[in-house]
Amino acid sequence: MKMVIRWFPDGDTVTLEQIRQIPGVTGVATFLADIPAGEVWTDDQIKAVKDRVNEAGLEMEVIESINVHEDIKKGLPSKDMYIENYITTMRNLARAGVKCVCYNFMPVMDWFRSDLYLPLEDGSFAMSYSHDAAKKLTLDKMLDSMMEGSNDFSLPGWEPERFAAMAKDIEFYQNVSQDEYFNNIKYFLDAIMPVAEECGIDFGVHPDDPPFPLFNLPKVVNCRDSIRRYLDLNRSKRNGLTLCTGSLGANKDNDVAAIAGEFAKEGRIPFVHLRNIKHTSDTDFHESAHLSSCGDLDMYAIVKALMDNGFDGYIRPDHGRKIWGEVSRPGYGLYDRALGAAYINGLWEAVSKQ
Ligand SMILES: [Mn+2]
Repeated sequence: MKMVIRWFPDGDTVTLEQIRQIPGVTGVATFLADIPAGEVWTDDQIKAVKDRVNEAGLEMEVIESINVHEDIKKGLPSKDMYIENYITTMRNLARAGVKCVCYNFMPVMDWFRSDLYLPLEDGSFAMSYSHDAAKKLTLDKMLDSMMEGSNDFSLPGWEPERFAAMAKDIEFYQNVSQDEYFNNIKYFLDAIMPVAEECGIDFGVHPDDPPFPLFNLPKVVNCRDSIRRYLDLNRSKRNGLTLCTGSLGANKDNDVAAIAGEFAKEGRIPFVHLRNIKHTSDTDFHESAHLSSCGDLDMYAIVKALMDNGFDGYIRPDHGRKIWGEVSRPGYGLYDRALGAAYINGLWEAVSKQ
């Protein structure tokens, strides 16, 4: 196991020097900002970020994420050009020593929360999700509000321009069936997996976050069966899962420890996002501190399931709460993620010495 911390190369409030001082952390999970989805990441651009990371005494073996261009997800004719660019980026990253890529195939939006700073009892703030609030965001209402030029509809954490483009894409997917969507995924996987094999990069698809259907969009990976379906689309061992415990755990029906064990045993989990969540109803939840006792997930059982089944990939603490007055990107401050890392280290040592 290698522990990494997600780091944003463009204006992260958390520095590489701070990350270096978190015990047990050997590297970062990062990406190249400012390159639009679908464009090639050049050797020079990759080297510039890698040099910064390496100079701080950290490794850049994990990329989170290389975004998949929407035309690939939609299955448009231009997809082949974008896949070709994706493959060039993969080869360039492999030459720079990258071993693992986290990505997602969710249409339009890669995550959704209804509140970024829900106050918790202890005075901290956490991201939360309310299904009722999400359901109120219908496409019609979004389009109406955009035509009127009002700002009634905004999503926390999303820029207005990104939001406007999103509404158009959501409309497109209203006529795409689940099966058609999985055909588009398979087309992509069949193109990139031979290259992943050749250059030794493990791919871990990130689960839908939250794992509930939004805006009538196709669902991708949100439970044991859809993970199985996704991994079966292409049987390469490089076609794996990023086990995001908080994303999967947001659905109470998901037994995250069982999922961890099943897919770790097959060597299909190259990367783990470890975090905890607390349900406030069957669908609603807020993120919590990493400890089992702070949320609804048994973090010990999840770590044990991974270790018992031979997990040997990368792991990172996931979103943290906003604590101690820290100002940062939502979920990506230093303090609570460092506490999460310390906790994961403890779990790991305890399970390994049993
Ligand atoms: Mn995650």
